[in-house]
Amino acid sequence: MKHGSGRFQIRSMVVLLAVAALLVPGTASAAPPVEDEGADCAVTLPGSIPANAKLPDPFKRLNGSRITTKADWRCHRAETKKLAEKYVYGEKPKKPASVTGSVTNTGITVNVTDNGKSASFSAKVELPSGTGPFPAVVVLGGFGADTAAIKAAGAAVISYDPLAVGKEGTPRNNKQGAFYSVYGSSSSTGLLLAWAWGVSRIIDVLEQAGGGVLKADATGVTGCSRYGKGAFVTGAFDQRIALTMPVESGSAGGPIFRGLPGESGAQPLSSAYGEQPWLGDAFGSYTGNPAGLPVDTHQLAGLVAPRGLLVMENPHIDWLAAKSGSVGALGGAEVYQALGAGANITYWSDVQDGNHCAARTEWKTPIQQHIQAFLHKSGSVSGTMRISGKKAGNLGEWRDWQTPALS
Ligand code: MCU
Repeated sequence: MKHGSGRFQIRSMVVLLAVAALLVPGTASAAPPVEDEGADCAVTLPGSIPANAKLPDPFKRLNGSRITTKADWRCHRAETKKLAEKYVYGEKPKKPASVTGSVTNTGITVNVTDNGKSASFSAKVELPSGTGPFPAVVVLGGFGADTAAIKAAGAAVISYDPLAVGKEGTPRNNKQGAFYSVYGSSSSTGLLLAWAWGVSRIIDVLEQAGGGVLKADATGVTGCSRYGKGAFVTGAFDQRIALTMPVESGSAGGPIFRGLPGESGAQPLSSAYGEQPWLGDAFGSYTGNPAGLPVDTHQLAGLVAPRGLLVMENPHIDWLAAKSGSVGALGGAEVYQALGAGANITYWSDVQDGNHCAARTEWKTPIQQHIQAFLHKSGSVSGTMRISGKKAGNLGEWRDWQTPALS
């Protein structure tokens, strides 16, 4: 075989493998290299959408038809994302006109300019032992993430303070932090999506830095409690994130909105909306009427699909709504299954220690297996649904649709 044609064959093999990896979402392959794969999809939201006491069909388009192929998912996902922005979280602006910054062994700086307004923030980096470049897990907030387990699995920890990007304790009409310095203190986007935007800008900087210290295509995200809500939303809204690991996220996180009014002791929607401006301003019309929401959190998990998702919940504190959380994960798992990626979502609420955001021995192995599979891209996960009997929801009660076999 001539040298030239051999090279050609190798190159076409590489292209074929890359295409195959994109077509087979079940493989723990590289995360898509862009923040939003469906940015070019034409999406027009109707003025109003009929109320539905059950979970919206995650496969049904706005025009009423259902998707039939895996390829249909890309633009259907874009519709779902737009609904989630409009009704629940507020808008996530697209990549700013300018993002610059630096990555060192100890920290990351981020400078953003958009619409003529600028803001900066930074994050701390801790490397694992060994030789880099390393994958990294962005840890939102300073507690409740097993950073020792993350580092022992060979991933760096990027400690990110979400409050620098979206401050708590402000009224909705005077939001503060780097996001609101750029997009305005009266932006209707809630803190969770502002926090998510900050992580996306960190990934922009990782990409630009060229991967000498931290790999840009092997990023995970985690956080506990309010930062579990943030981690979940972050993973849903940036397809460069290969692994999403929300911990004990509670209301406004993984649990289905529709389940909260009926779940004994769960944080009510009005409380999750009112305690901090976590959700977008538009959600205020639905705190007493979740049936009016055209999306629910099983579809947020669907936005993460087929990428790695490890949802960890605590069934011992009623406020954390783990029963509704289990339904969100079971509903999300239907999307994963339809995309041929059923193994890529794991839910785990069967834990002993009842303390909120405790370091839990039960989660150490699944966290490390997920880092291996989705950040180191070797080894596999099995899609475990380890639901505590204390808070086991029933997806069947919440849906009137079945999962299609997508071709
Ligand atoms: C579970 O997350 C929240 C919860 O939604 C709030 O009601 C409570 O005040 O704080 C929790 C939290 O973030 O704890 C650290």
